[in-house]
Amino acid sequence: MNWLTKVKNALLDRKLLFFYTAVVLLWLKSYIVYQIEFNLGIENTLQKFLLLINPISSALFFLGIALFFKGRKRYWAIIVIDFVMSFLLYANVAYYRFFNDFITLPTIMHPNDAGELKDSAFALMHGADIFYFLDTIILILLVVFRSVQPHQTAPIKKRKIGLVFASAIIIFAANLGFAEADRPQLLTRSFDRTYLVKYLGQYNYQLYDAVTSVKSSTQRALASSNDLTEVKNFVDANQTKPSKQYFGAAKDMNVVYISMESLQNFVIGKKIKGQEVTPFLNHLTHDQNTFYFDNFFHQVGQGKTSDAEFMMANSLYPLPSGAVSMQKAQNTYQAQPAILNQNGYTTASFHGNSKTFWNRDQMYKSFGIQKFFDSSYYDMSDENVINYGMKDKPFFKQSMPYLKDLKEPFEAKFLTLSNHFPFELDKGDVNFPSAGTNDSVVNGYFQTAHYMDQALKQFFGYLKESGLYDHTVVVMYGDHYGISTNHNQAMKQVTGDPITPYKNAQLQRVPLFIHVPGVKGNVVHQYGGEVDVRPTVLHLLGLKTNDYISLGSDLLSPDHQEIVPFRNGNFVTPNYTSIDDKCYENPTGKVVDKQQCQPAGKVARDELKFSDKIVYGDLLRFYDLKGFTPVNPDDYDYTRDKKADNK
Ligand code: GP9
Ligand code: MN
Repeated sequence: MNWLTKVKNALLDRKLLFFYTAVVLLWLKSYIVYQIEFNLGIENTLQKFLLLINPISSALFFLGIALFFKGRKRYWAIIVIDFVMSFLLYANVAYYRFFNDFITLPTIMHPNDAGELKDSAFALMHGADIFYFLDTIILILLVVFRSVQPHQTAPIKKRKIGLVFASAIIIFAANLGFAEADRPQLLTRSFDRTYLVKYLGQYNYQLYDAVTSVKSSTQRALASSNDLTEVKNFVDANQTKPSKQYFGAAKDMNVVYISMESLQNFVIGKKIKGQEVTPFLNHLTHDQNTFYFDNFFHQVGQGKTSDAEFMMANSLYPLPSGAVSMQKAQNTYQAQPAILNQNGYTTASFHGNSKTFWNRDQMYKSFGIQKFFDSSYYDMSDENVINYGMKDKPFFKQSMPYLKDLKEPFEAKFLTLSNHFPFELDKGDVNFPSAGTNDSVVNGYFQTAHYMDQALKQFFGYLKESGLYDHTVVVMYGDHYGISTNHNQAMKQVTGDPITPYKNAQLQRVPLFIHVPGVKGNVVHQYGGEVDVRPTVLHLLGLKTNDYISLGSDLLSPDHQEIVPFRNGNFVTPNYTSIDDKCYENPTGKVVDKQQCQPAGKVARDELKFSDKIVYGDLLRFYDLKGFTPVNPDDYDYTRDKKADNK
């Protein structure tokens, strides 16, 4: 007997027939539920295929546990496991109908959410839902009426059980392999719960969620208030006094943040075939009321846009791996929206994508963001949407009525999307020449950046028309790089220089603009990063920051500290750039003695270390900040009230 026949015989054991029936029924049911209940955004044939196969591994694995039972008990164990799995699937169905999201452990452990779930989800259950338990019913009937034959209750050989588990693991590995091919870094970055369900299936998602939640709560449990004292000492010793000139220069004004998707600073002032890529932003660099920072760097990790949002709100660093918004949304924060809210501001975020992306619907609650205008507020018809969501032009246009309705003063954040990898535009939206390299990503980048620039110009127009412009601070920042090192060849053509590691570090500059009505602006050459924006803006608004735990320092202060750590531990200062422990001199890029980088290196390491302590240990829960009421996430609800909108 060759090995294939052995495997075949082992797997085709008649004693396993009932088990296979359960596996197939659960598999089919999961697939039907995916089709009927969830909106998973299937985009290509591979995703269709993965959706079809993704329930198999978990069905084999979990139902397989029953095979360890002997006699008739085995059959009942299969039924019980099948019921538990069906129940879990159905709980997600009920939850999804209301929240358009999947259950996470922290949300069901959370008493308020659990209560809300009970009330709202029960209302959304239908009698026909019994169908979702049909397989369990069939299995029970099979056992009760076709009474299990004695020979079928004999023990199953360990080897055969082993083969069942091995098949489950092999199928899962293949599933994950294909999923990673379609969406690299799916598990490390996790992106969105919808993605995990779409690629790996509901059960594997649930397992992943359980593992990450347990990991996160262990880190939290191990931390104590003593850890906070150490952090506080470090922060207090590194305070930056606000500048006398600008402190309070924008008192009581509205603040609008615009996350300029993937915009790197090399685009500013750049021409392609004689045409400016970003004429509007170029004009702002010398606008009389605008500060333009030309040595400003992104500091994001794997959470990209959401990491940048995290820094803007908290002046803390994101995490060294994974997205902080996925892993630490349940932490206690003293974020800028909450601070401003307690100073009389209304706070909102606008984003033409699903609210679950980057777990924003959870994270924003911890930040104290009151209103979240997600994709459900926009006309998401085909002509308005590309790639991740709303195109920037209709996005700003459709946002205006909501913005105008906000009670002033407000802090509103807009997350643009059009300049997102792979930088595609509908034909009708292209009005910029191709850069002519043989890399479509780089060619597209300038075109989408140009489109975004036009959208920003329009938005400024809307602000003027609405009368908001003269009392609204506008903070615009490139959230992170757009062109990765995979495109070095084309970038060499575009920039004229080979992209060395030194050059690549310099390319991590992103533009920052702060438009302050009535204040004389200029081009600021101070070195800084995203972590520095919060103290800068709070000081402009006339709010002291010395009691807050911030790791950034005011970019407009004469005491501003010019050490910019990147999330991977590299860092830049006006004189040096440190990459992988090598010290380069600016601007020559010559490697110099490591000693030169050491003093700044110590500061950079400490900042990241203390930030990680705060975030992993959830240390702000121990910080009793005078004059600040802790945020209660239960006070926020981003479920769009359909009735209210149709009034
Ligand atoms: C999606 C948007 C893009 O909601 O934030 O995310 P990114 O991939 O840039 O982090
Ligand atoms: Mn982004």
